[in-house]
Amino acid sequence: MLKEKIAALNLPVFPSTREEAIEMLCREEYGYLPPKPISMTWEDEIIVPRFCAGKAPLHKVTLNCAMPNGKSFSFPIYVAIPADGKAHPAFLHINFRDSVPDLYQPSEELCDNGYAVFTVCYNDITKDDNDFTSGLAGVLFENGERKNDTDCGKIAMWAWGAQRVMDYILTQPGVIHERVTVAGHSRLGKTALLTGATDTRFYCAISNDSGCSGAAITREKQGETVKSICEEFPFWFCKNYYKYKDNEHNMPFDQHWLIGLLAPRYAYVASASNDLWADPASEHLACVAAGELWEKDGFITPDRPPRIGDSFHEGKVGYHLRAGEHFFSREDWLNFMTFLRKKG
Ligand code: GTR
Repeated sequence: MLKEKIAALNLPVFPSTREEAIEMLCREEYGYLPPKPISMTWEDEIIVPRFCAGKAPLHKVTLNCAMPNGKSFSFPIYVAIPADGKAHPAFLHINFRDSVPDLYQPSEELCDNGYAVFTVCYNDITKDDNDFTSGLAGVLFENGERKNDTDCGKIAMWAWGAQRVMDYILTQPGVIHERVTVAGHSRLGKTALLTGATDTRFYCAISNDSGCSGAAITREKQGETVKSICEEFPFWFCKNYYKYKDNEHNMPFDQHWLIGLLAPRYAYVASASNDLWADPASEHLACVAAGELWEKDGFITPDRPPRIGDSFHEGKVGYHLRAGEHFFSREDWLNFMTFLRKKG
């Protein structure tokens, strides 16, 4: 049943190399990621010594990036590493807010389960609006003007910021460097997938309710479409993407490529039953299509659309459909930890 559904969509075949897939997604959808900094320094300040009962003091670390164009760009991140002298797997959460803990981030529970938790607030990288004059955008674009149709949108800039957090994580002895998972919700779930897809240093990338232009197959998608997302949030993408408004069937790619770029590493897609705008069935189908890109055991699912309460944790791609609204809930995080624990 799922195979027939996928076949009927006529999805573009994944290219023979990762590089071609990344090139296509960047050129046609998100824009090219900004260049890496030439060098990076940081300042580290403990802001809540007794965070998590003192088991994981909370640090604010300011990352200072020297950019190839001679300008510099700084942004803060928040860091809680269990202080038991051991090295820990880590979550890098790209969040909507800089509060730690947060509505969307159960820091203490994550730390108590042995995870180091790194948080970056997307607005600290560049604001979630059509203004390209401030933050990282202001450093990249003269007069805030995106001249080329392939110039990056805000999602690509947020992904760039998360990759700089990874640069920092790799200097931290309290973290197992091969076990860093990037996670985000909704627009930041799209961002988390792009971050992990274009940077093989990440162990796993998690999309929570990311839907259109994130984890959901675009062809025949219900709820949000390329047209609606480009009209409401044109600044998330490069200008080339606009040509696929009402023209999804001519896209030379689809979103299973983004998930497939995580192969042979791990990917996770989470859906919520009432989130019809994101379209759980299309998110699940994307996992089915992407699963083929792993040599074996990519995505293991029963041959039917997902049902509320399903969680599929056996393959390299994890998936769950929880009851409720578009939200990044504790239940989602618990599922992610269950999945990751199974992988060792
Ligand atoms: C919606 C948008 C979605 C999703 C969401 C969010 O308004 O249409 O693509 O990303 O915002 O980020 O909360």
